[in-house]
Amino acid sequence: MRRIRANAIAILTVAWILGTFYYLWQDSKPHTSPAAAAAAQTRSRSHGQKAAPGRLEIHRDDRTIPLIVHLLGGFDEKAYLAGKQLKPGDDPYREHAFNLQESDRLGSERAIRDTRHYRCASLNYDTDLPSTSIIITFHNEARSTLLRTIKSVLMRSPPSLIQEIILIDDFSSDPEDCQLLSQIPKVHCLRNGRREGLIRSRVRGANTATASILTFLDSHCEVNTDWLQPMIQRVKEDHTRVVSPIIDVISLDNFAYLAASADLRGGFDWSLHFKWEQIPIEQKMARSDPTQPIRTPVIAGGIFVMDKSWFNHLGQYDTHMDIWGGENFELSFRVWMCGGSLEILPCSRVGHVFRKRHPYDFPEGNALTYIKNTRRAAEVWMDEYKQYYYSARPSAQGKAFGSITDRLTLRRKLNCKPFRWYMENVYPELRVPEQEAVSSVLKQGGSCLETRGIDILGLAECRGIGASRPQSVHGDTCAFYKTKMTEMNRWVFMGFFGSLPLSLQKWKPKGTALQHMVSGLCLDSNAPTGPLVITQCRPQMASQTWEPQVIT
Ligand code: LR7
Ligand code: MN
Repeated sequence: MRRIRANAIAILTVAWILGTFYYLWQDSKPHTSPAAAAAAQTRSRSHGQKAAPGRLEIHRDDRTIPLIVHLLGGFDEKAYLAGKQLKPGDDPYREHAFNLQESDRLGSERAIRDTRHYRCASLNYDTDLPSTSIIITFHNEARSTLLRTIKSVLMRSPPSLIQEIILIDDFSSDPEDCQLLSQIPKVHCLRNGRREGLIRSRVRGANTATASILTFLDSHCEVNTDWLQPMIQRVKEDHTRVVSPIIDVISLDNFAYLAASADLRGGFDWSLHFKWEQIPIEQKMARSDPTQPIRTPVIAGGIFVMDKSWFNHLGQYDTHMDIWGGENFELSFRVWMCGGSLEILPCSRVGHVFRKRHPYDFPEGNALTYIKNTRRAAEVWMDEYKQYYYSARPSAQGKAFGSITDRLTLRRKLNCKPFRWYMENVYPELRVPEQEAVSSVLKQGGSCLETRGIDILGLAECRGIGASRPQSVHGDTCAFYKTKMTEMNRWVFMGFFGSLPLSLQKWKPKGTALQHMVSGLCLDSNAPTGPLVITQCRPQMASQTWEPQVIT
């Protein structure tokens, strides 16, 4: 009997403790019911602004958690999410290349850590910032991530800054994914009648936008505290600025929200592969204020704010680019070279689910599409530097990329600077492969060796390092990279064919001739106007006599 009574007391004690905890927890949780929200209404707001209707906030710790009243209008969130569920036993990564089970379990809104530098919280922004149209394109996005993107925007932006949210459903399998969301106030849904890819979809969205400022987002983001004001402020001050936030990482496995480094900017290599890189050390040393913008040579591409007239003036996007990829380089080169600038704003943070593979198909194939898009960017914007792109990506040669006449006309019309200017002023850290290699050019009589077209070698009038960029051939460190058999002779090609065996690239002097190590044959100009070949060595012959000419 005594034992039963002792047990009962223990159970009651535990229940009381749990009850107390539950009560306290309820009190600190963001309230979602209108009644609870109303109770919180009297509390103060950040920046001393008047509470806008439909949005209330409570303060907890140093964070501001918005409460949403009637935010979703007639939209039935539960039914929407329940409409598509992972079936038991299904691989949660299969359809979206992230853990769908975790995303679904998270719910449509959650508090995330304010990852900004603490000094950002005390910055002030104009009270009369212009509003923006948010443009989100998607193809078969998971309902939970898409809804979280939209809700985070509605929760964490001053309502007056959100003119509308334009969704472009890029021909997803289920039209309802988009349609149902347009029941949320401010959300509009456009559906493509066929798969267009993100580039044409964004242009379609931008063309229907009614605000003077465009904000692009991927369909699996979560925006963080005060993400929008810093970006709109910068664009309002100078409409030629194109700005992005620091892009935080949402784990594709457990959906944890992780702060990204604030010392990174966008860069690329010659194959036009985007990468994050450290801010150059001199710039880093000069940064006394961590809230200041970071100049960036390129943007990642998915999350940025741009003045709408400036977007239109600069030619929107190259709409002959398909599906995914390359448009961020094209836009970045264009913005810098045609009078604008790109920056990353450390006081704006947006989370993004980074994936390891594309969860969707590319009708023309992933590689061909990327080549087509990046070739277009290189051909229109990179001038003589495009040779490094072809050297780094030899498979791009000869692949179709359509007509670029319109884009070249645009470049002329906008009177844009040459790529050389971009290299010297915006991205001097990008090493030019030849600058190290070129120390001399091979001369024969009054002619010099140079590349023709992309990689064929020929002889032409000597003119130093100019548009045709003569190449070096220097003892056994020469830059001959590839030989190709023809019926009778071997043509000599040049380029940076990194994947070919180094042995093919080695040459050695043989008297005044130059001998290819592997074949034992010598470089010959026996057809003066045609491409150079390698034939049997006859060093005494004029067509095999070479002398180096040093380039200064
Ligand atoms: O056919 C398609 N139609 C689409 O609407 C293919 C994709 N999309 C949508 C898709 O649903 C998503 O919302 O386009 C958006 C981007 O596609 P993702 O998320 O599959 O690609 P990503 O995150 O790897 O893409 C980065 O690079 C792209 C190059 O074309 C775009 O510029 C993306 O916007 C860009 N994303 C970001 O910059 C977010 C930060 C990631 C980085 C680096
Ligand atoms: Mn993405």
